[in-house]
Amino acid sequence: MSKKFYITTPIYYVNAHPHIGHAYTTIACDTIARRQRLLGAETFFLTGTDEHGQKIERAALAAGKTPQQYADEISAEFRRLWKRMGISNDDFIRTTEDRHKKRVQELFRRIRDNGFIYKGTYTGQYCVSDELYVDGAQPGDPCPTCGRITETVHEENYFFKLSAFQEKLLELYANPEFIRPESRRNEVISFVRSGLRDLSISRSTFTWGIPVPDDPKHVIYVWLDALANYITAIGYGSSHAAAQEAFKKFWPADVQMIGKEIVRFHCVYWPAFLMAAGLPVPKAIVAHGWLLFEESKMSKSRGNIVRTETILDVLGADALRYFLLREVVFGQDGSFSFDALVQRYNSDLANGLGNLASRTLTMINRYFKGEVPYPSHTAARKPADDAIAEIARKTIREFGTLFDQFQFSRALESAWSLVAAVDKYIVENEPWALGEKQDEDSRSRLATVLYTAAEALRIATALAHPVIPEATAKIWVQMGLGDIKQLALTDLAWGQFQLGTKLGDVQPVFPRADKSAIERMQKMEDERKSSPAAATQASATVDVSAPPAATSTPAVTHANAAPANNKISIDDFSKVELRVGVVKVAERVPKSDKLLRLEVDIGTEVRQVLAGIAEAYAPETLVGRKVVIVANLAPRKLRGLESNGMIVAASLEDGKPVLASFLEDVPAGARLK
Ligand code: ME8
Repeated sequence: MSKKFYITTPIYYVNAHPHIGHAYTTIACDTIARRQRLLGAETFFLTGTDEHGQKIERAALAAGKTPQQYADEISAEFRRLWKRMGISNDDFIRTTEDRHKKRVQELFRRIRDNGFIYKGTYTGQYCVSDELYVDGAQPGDPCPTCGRITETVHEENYFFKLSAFQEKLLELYANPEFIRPESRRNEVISFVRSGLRDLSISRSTFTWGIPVPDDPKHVIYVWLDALANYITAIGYGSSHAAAQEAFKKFWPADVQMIGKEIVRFHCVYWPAFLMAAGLPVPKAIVAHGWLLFEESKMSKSRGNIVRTETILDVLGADALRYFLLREVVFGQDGSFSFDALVQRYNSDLANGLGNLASRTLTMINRYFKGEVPYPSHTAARKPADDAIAEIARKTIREFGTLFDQFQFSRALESAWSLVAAVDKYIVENEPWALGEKQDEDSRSRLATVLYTAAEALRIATALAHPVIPEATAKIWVQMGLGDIKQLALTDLAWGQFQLGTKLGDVQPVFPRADKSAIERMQKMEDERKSSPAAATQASATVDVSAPPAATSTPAVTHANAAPANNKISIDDFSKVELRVGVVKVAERVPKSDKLLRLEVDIGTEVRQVLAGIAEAYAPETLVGRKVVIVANLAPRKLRGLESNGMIVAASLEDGKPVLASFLEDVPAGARLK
């Protein structure tokens, strides 16, 4: 019977378009899944989208859509992107699917029937952005995870007896394989040791969720709903025999990969829910670090995301996959930059593997009519040939061990040290010079050198395949080896390249990227950030530290790009996203007479905005006040602080700003049209 392997990514919220942070986890899982398939395991790789909860409901409202329409659109974006990238997921679960909803209700029933759910009242602070109950926080306190202001919730809820699982969880963590890396495990252990409070697992003040069985006034807490995807997708709670079989076969998961910010949900709540339902817990939760861009976590709310599509358009999926796994030390945060991406691409892919493939295969074409030559075992053999064979054998062992411990960057380093060794070997043995000679010894030596190079290329290509599947599949065909998916990685060993194998057409797989690639990618991202409005783009250049008149003038009046008659079309206007916001925090910016730093809740998130209104408004008068903000303005930095939007005000003749406001009550996030 073949081994099974089940791996999952988090399911991504549909309030943000996919960016390379999401791609990072998905690529890491895809790579592991591909390697497992080559190792012969029956593999199931799951990803999907998380579509319920208050955050999504508010985001949809702010976009003027129903939550379902909104979720449909963004979920489709994720699916399209994964398809374009060739992600090999076996299923894609959406939490708004019927199969999921029914099975989550089944899980709820089971936990309730087992006596771990009771009804109570929750009064406390809640972070909508993280969908997190913040124990011990006071009204106005920020969320410990994201720093946004928490909201006070007072509701009758269903509670989960999390406190009953403290000891069992600590016993679970005694297994060092369960939470990786070690640093995360230690954090979780100390969190659980400090005591667990029961957890509210339903909400009753909004409706965008799965109804609690037998009490539909409540919807199930979005994290219970979301975490359950890992079992509902493979058939938990289904009445169909085939689904039940699949669940039995694949659960518990072998690897559940997540970003470090959602460790508590996965390492504390998730195993506790499973234990309460009498189900096995996953074998390993593996948390990676964050991708940083311009020194902070890449995320929608910070406005510093890089789209995957930009990189796909210019360098292709393999370049991104290789870069992320080679450059970022798995488990730690890693910086992304276009410069580093192109540098890595050129050094390791274009000049490294790509160049080794084209020079080796071209020479076999030229000197041996495209057939893999016989290496000499006698006179024409030198110690350098055996040294390469030895490095290759060591690489096969090392790569597997490091990769299976999630040390992707070291595994790739090991594979590329083989590439570098063969490059050096080729330079030192000068096959092109041997190729000019016709004597027997030179021919025999040439055959040995090219066989050695080709065999090393075959091994490096096989090992790298899960990481750079597209290019390696092409090199495999060029080597005359057919479909790389048929490769049995467990049997990979030196000396298997069949003599006389006829090569396919040799084509370069990684064309060198020049400096313009960086510029092109940067330009594409800049255009995206400042789109869709030429108008907003113009206003983004307004210096908010300048006199208030300029600061607080609505963006549209800066539309330099307007036609000569100074009129703009309704389409132009609609490009400016004006929204109602509530000021949560207001304070002076040190050493500035004019600037205030505001935290403004715009319904879907709390934004930091710098406004040049300090001469007209005392900060304490602004807290709780509704303002109008230009929400789709490109972020910019002032006095070291990032401003994400602009507050709209009338500008009086003396330059004094007067904030735009409303006579009627309007909710945060409402759009001005
Ligand atoms: O948390 N660097 O969804 P989410 C690295 N729906 N990884 C990043 C990243 C970055 N800058 N940004 C995002 C949720 N990620 C919940 C999960 S699971 C039952 C529910 C990746 O859309 C990383 O895997 O906020 C992170 O954990 C995940 O996206 C968060 O995605």
